[in-house]
Amino acid sequence: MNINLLNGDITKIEVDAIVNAANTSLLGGGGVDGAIHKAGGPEILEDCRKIRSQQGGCKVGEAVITTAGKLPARFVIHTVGPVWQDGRQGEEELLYNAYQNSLLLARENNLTSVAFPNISTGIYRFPKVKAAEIAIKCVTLFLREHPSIAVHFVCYDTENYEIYEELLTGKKTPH
Ligand code: AR6
Repeated sequence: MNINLLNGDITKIEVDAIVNAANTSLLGGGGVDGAIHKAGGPEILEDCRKIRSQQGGCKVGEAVITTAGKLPARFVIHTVGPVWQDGRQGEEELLYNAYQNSLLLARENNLTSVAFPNISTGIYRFPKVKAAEIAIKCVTLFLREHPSIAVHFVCYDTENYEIYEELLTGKKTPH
């Protein structure tokens, strides 16, 4: 299976598309969203504004695609993960949808390499182990159907990296 684990900054990764953990406004923010807009320059925000004027932003669990501006990647797929509340507000399904809709958009655009950050596990406070299990499950099932796509999980913090390492190499099957 074409899954790779990396530790580092997603803005530096040369792939067809990097995924942004955006918010519903698509107008930027902190965390990885801030880093992507800062490194990629204003063209990304221009595209986001166009999408906003057409469809009014991006709903939680959905995804949109823009230029990557000055980044080494070709495109940015912006998805919106859920804010973790108490786990009873559909958070798990919404996070799954965010990964799946990003992959579907990559596929629709004939992209073959996609890098994901750990969506929702920063400012949105989604529990990291649960988020990693959902991400790995979604990607594993998707790649079974679409083996030509390579997925990179790019972990910025050591805690996430270690969680992914254990889940991916510890051969724990996603449930
Ligand atoms: N490369 C890769 N991962 C990163 C980077 C980077 N340069 N910077 C941070 N991370 P967060 P969320 C990791 O907070 O929880 C924004 O304001 C970080 O360590 O960026 O989905 C948006 O506009 C964490 O593991 O996103 C939204 O309002 C992961 O990225 C809100 O934050 C996600 O953390 C979204 O919150």
